[in-house]
Amino acid sequence: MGVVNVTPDSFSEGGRFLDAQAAVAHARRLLQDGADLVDIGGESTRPGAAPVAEREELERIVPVVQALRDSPVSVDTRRPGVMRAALAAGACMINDIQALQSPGAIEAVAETGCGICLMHMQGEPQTMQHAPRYGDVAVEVREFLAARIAACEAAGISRDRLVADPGFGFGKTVAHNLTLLKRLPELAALGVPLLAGWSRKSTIGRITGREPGERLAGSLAAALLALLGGAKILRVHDVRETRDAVLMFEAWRQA
Ligand code: 7PJ
Repeated sequence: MGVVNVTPDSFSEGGRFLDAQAAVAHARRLLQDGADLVDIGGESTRPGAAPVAEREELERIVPVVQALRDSPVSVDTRRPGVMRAALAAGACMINDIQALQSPGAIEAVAETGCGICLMHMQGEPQTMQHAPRYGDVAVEVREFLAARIAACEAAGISRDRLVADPGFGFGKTVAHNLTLLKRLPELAALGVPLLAGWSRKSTIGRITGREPGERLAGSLAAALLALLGGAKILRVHDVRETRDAVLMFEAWRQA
């Protein structure tokens, strides 16, 4: 899964149109590089990020999803209104960092056949990194995801539409992220494919001392460890390089 952020470029004169054009071009490049899916996001959910108004999120995302209609597109959103608009515009998957907990979110996706990524997050993006606390992080994340899977099934969403994600970096310390990576096989017991997002994240920065643009090697190492732990989908910025790492992993596994 290749990451495509549709965020305003403060240096461009063309405004929204050029932002959308740049996002579409980037998505096409990632698909060419070997992504099976591109994840379009219009709201930054990085630690400390402020929320974006729904209308703004819609205006960023919808034109990009429409332009990519013929490609496998997932949309990263927490809002039922954006979910409906994205699916109507041609998206085949909703990636929700709140695991469909917003009022109306389950209903917005239940009636369609789209895929859904349920992610674990402790707290809210603005404050989640202030003081993350768990008893046993792997058990708590697994129990949360199991409950969200059950809520989806109760709403008529079949299990084969679901993907689960521990949400690396979302309300988690470096130690929490590493424990979850090490104990990823315990989440395989959920019985749905696992998605892992480690690409360029701050935990890699904390371990390697590198800035985001210099975290490729750390990201590839984390990607391989996630595959070893049973992850089936990797959410990454560097598709071309990750593809080669995945091919090496698959070749090793089949030897
Ligand atoms: C993730 C995500 C992730 C899922 C982001 C970033 C932060 N969605 N959206 N999993 N991360 N499902 O890319 O650094 O790990 S935004």
